[in-house]
Amino acid sequence: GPILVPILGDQLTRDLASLRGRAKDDTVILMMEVWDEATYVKHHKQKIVLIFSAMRHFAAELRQAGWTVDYVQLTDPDNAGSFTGEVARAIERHNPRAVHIVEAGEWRVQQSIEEWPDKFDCNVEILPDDRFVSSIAEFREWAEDRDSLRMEFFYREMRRKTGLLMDGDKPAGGEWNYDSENRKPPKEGLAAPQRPLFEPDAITQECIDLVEEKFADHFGSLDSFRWPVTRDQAEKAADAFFAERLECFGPYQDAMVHGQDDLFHSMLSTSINLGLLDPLELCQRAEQAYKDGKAPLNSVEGFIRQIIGWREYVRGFYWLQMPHLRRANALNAQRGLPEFFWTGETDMRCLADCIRSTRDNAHAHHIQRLMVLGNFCLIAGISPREVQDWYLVVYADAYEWVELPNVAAMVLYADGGELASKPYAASGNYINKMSNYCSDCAYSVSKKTGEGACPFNALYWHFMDRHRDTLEANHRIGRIYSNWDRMGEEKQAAYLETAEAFLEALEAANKGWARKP
Ligand code: FAD
Ligand code: DLZ
Ligand code: SF4
Repeated sequence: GPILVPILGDQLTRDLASLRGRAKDDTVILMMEVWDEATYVKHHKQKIVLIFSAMRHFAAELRQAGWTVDYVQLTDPDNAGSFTGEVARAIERHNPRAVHIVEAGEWRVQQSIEEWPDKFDCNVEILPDDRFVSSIAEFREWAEDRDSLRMEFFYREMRRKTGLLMDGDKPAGGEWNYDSENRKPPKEGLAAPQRPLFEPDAITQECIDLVEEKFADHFGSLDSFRWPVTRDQAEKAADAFFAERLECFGPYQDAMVHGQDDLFHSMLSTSINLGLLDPLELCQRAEQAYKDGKAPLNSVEGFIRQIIGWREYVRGFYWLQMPHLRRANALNAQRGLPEFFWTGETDMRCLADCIRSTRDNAHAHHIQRLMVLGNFCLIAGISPREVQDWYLVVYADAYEWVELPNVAAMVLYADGGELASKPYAASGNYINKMSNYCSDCAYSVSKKTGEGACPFNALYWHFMDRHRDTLEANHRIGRIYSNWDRMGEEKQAAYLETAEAFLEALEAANKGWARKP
């Protein structure tokens, strides 16, 4: 028989390791829409539409290019509901001499793939996913040599390895990292050019109808589904980013403006993670823009760092830390996720705007995920498992390998500081500085305690106070406690009481409400 090549939903790459060099007449490609994957968490409706539509478009492209594709739809009457079940059925249909599959992005899926050699009668070959700059083995080797893992040092290795923004063995411009130039607050009226929007075609419309029927109770709106679902569309999105937004990407990377959901971000994560765009190629295009004088170094370096730095780093970290990362809870946070994370109904204007964007677009940009939504969960002490599930559900670009390190380690400090050197806790002051949220908020950001005070202010000190034992020894934090001690007992008590009152109200509002997904 032929070689059977299963391609998973986030492996939509023409040059995938399992296809490279294969003869078309000796290969059957298998693609599977399965119930298990669609429901292991109750994904945002747009996320399911995106993945199914991109899979269907990819299958059509492969067929056009002369490949044989066996495509199993979710509603096929015999659908077994799982990858393993569907591969078993495909083996019966095609009687292959071997199965070739690229390793899965997620631990959960990889576990089941690793059982295939014992389960199936034919040879099973599991190939490394080489769509990353660093292999999992390479990251492990890098990590083994040091006591503390820091993204910055890994990133420098990746710069050397790829040669991106290098002048010989020196970083272009003399510095490795230009983050200090990338913290501009939004000026009045800051607005970015509209990114290209892709109206649903017939295939996407079928997926929308399917999701409205089968996943009606999942979170999110489908009205504004405009994601790229093909490589062509993803490239148009990338072209527009490089032409119109890369220049300002750096300076406004951390800025937030009410109602402006994209600003100067690339909005390319969904396409990169699906495999429609090659991350290294994007970095090379950014570097070219710098060489051509079309974008400043701080913007280009910032963009490249997000991809060959953070994206690669969290993936290596994930495989190093699984499976225990999913259960990590170093700060012992136990509170339930507030219901307003699903409804958006809160008077905190920053949170309401980020949740609205999340519901409408299955997207929020980085600083919203980190410093508004994430920061709130951190300082309010929300249980990591609940926060992790929320992030995995709501973002169209969310796969556990990239979501979990960001949420558990970067945001919640649940790993006890393996990834981040300190918790990213902040008071309302930070949000006020970097956004225009506070001016029209029901709360007052300048009010520290009592009625009407911005909840972030009191929660921040409540967090610092309750974790003093753990955090004080950290030299990047220790200083903060001298400020706290200097405040005096009365002021401290006012902060703690304000925070307690807020947390009690939050828990009362959550009572009687069954957890959604
Ligand atoms: P840009 O701002 O244009 O950045 C360019 C690219 O860099 C992104 O497309 C992405 O591929 C990469 N990147 C940037 N930051 C990170 C990061 N911290 N980790 C990994 N890659 C990064 N990204 C995901 O792809 N999936 C997730 O599930 C996800 N969950 C997150 C959860 C939290 C709590 C936080 C703080 C960040 C998370 N991120 C996640 C990272 C980042 O927020 C998104 O990649 C980014 O917002 C996507 O929008 P963009 O393409 O416009 O990014
Ligand atoms: C997220 C997802 C969903 C919703 N559905 C499918 C599916 O039906 N078929 C599929 O191949 N992949 C799906 N995915 C993406 C998988 O979960 C993804 O391939 C894993 O994260 C890989 O480890
Ligand atoms: Fe958010 Fe506080 Fe600003 Fe309101 S005042 S928008 S709650 S940071």
